[in-house]
Amino acid sequence: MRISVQSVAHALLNIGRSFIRRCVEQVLSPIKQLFQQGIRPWLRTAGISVVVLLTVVLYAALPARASDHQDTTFLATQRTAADLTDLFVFESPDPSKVVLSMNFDPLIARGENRPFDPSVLYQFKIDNTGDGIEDRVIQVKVNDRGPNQTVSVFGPDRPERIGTVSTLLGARRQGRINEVFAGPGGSTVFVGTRKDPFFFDLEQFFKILPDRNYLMQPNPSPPLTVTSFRPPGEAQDTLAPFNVHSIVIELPREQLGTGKIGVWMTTSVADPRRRTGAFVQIERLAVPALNELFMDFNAHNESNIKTPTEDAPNQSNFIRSFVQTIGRPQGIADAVISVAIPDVIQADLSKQGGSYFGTQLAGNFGGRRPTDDVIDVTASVVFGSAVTNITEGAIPSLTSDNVGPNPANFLPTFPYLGNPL
Ligand SMILES: [Ca+2]
Ligand SMILES: [Ca+2]
Ligand SMILES: [Ca+2]
Repeated sequence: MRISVQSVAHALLNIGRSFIRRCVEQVLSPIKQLFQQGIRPWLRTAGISVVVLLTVVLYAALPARASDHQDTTFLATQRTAADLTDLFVFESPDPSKVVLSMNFDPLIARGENRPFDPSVLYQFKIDNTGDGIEDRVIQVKVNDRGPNQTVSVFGPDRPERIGTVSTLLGARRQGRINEVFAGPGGSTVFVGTRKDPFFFDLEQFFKILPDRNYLMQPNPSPPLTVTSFRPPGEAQDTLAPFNVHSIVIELPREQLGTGKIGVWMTTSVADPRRRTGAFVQIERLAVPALNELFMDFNAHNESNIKTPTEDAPNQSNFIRSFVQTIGRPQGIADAVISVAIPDVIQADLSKQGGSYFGTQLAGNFGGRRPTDDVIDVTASVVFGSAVTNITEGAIPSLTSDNVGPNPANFLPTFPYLGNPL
């Protein structure tokens, strides 16, 4: 089947509905509680008006859900500090070292001094054997509240427990938030606020997504008037005004293993049902745009509490379904699944010179660098002919958002991510 803008629009419409449904859920939740608590009938009309008003305000106040920013209602409203946004794995200018960067707690406004949350355990998980099970972990946890917060770094070391329940490793090194310090294993560590390194014309993406009137009148199937990204010069980086919280760790390659590795990141919180000091996973992320593009929004919660070993049957189905819906050959899905499932960032510690998906496609270090235009790479595979050389059903107007790396996002030296706004 050749085509088409309409089928692409239909698929994107469904994605957009999920997003908007989430927005509405965010607003409705407290209102529902009011009703459940017995709001008096004469207040109901006013309550509904509040719903409408809040929905409008909320939509306007939600500037970004990109890559993995605000990927579930729970993370966006109750655990923003555990909301992971982007994982980077890249080569240091020192060829003997590698850099890991975890970003979370998005949409920090210019000048906002947002504290770190000591209740969240942040983990880099490293698989050395290709089975999607972590062999080494690096754990990061903030120790206290208030000004002059300190942070502890544990590992890299073999985890005491694998999977979605974690316990803290024994050895640690401590430093201060927003200051560079020496971590364990010969590492250099920074935990603090950075310019959000992600870049994307999300504003235009939302125009490709369903008409925002859907918020006010559910499911009217509004006609889509925009089915392409904006041209160069008009496209805008929607994340340009925002900072994010970052963990950046530079360490000797051998600390992560030898040869190929798979890296993912998780956030966990203490489980009140367990009195053993165990933490339970509440988010997981590695490959950017994978969940957001292909997966139904309502499936994000479930995926966040799974392990990479469960990705093949779960995420692959979403990829195949999406590709079918936009009318493109399943060879596109095969290509995406072959490089992105399980959902880990692959790197080859024995190689120099990296490119995005380069471990799988080019035999180089691979990883993901902060400057990699992951939106364009993904879009050019899904909507174009990159990697597969499949031209059937291609939509050239969707193969790039025409936003490139923002120079403000990057530094040439540690911690490599740009200074906060
Ligand atoms: Ca997230
Ligand atoms: Ca393993
Ligand atoms: Ca781009």
